[in-house]
Amino acid sequence: MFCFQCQEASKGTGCEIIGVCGKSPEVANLQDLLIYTLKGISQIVVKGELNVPSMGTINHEVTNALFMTITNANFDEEAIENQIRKMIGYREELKKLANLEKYSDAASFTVTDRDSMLKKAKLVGVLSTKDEDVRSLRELIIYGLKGMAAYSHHALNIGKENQNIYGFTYEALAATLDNSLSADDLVALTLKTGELGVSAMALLDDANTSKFGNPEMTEVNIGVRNNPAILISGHDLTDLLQLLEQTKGTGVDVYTHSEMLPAHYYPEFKKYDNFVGNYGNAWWKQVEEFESFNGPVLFTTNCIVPPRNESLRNRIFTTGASGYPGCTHIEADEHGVKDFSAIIEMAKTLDAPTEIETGKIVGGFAHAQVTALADKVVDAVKSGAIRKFVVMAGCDGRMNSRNYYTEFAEKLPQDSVILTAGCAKYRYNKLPLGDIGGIPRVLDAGQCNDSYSLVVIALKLKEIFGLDDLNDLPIAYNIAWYEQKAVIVLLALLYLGVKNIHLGPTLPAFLSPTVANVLVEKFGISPIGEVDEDIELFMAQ
Ligand code: SF4
Ligand code: SF3
Repeated sequence: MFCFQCQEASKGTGCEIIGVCGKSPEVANLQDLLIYTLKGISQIVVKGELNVPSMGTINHEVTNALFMTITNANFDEEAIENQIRKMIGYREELKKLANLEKYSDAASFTVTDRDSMLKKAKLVGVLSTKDEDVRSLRELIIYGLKGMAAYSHHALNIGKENQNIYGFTYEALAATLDNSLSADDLVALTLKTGELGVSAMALLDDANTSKFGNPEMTEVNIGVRNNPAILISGHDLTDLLQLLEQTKGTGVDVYTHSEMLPAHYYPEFKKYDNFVGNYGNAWWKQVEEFESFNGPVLFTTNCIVPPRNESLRNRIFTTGASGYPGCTHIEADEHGVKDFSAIIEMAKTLDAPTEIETGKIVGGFAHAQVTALADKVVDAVKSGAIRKFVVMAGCDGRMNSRNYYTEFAEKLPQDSVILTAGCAKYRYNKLPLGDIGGIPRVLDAGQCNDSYSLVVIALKLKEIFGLDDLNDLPIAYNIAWYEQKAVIVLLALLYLGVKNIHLGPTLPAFLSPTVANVLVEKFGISPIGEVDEDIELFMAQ
């Protein structure tokens, strides 16, 4: 195996024996083959000039397949193997429509069993692109597409889709097999990926807000009640809605974990009086927190930490693109309905959660809520009460070096406000950072995809202050990344022209020195440094 798609890639270069995330070499290799299959499909679609909007199910399955390969989403060999078979089946159907004279290996290889898949996979992984700069750009694009697929998948679950996103996905995946493209062509494609990333986040924002209402300032309870309960994690709000509907009146409470926390900010979910609060922290603390939670856990997406202990595994359920061998996977029926009764019945037999903390956290500062507060915010900027906004969106992770973000938040001058989204927030969202004239100093917009809200807010401020360039706003960017959704968020920001982003805790292993240089020179991207110096730098910008 060779995988370097996330921030925790072994030795900062890549996982070769087993994933630091716990991914087995078999799963890693099968995921490589799945991506290769998607590239073959994409070539057929592009060269055959197929009509993408008419390919409904195939578009959805390609999106799902990309999502399955995101870090910490799916560790189940069988699930990946089945997806490869399914995609090869679709590939053959598409060939009949495309009717091309010649097909590449990606569009024509065959496999019989898992062994032959694993053998084939070894020939088509990341390292099969020999030139390190081309490899770097190809992977950067693919990781962006994975993030985009995740967001499109959530939107699709709410019934919203954007054909341009599917069309671009095929175009970009096919391009990663095209040896005639220059590095410049691939850089252009990388920015285009960012552009479609903005579309995907806008699509999901529209889906979420039209279905669940606009997030609003909300206090979320972090303590517990004395009822049996289910913990729901991941990013899919449709799954949460179904779970709340099915637990209504059963005496079983529902709590969020990690990236599901922002669900509490939406008016629609406030209607459920068994929707109690948020339990615990970011994804990587889950093993310990699931232990004390006592009840069953439902994963709707990443991030799963391999549950090594069998009794914990028995309490974990997965759905959608997520999966783990030995955990029960709940499939939707043909109408998208999921039957969560097994989880609810299990919850009834288990103890109520053990309290690990008490109090409240505040969030819900997506674009509509901040726009509603715009007068206050603008006055605070004009009077000098707010000197700087620092966007600290992104992911959290295990590494000790991420203490940087806690320290950074603590040491930021009192006249600065943190804008956040994604699970990165857990590094500072429980600190007593206070407020500025009633505006909390940590404004949480929501999940990582709600980084889109931060962009909308920045564009709004640009308009109010009559500026020509986003970079003239008193906003600095200190982004923490871990998995591929943060890659699409980053590419989206670059596409929008945001400059001088600090990226940490380390730069991606998949950036070759030359590609990293392009990002430095073109966009002023830089790694994080020491907290005090970075703060000084940001405040002076
Ligand atoms: Fe390693 Fe990250 Fe890939 Fe897992 S996802 S195998 S930790 S690089
Ligand atoms: Fe976190 Fe996995 Fe990325 Fe959606 S839950 S931000 S890491």
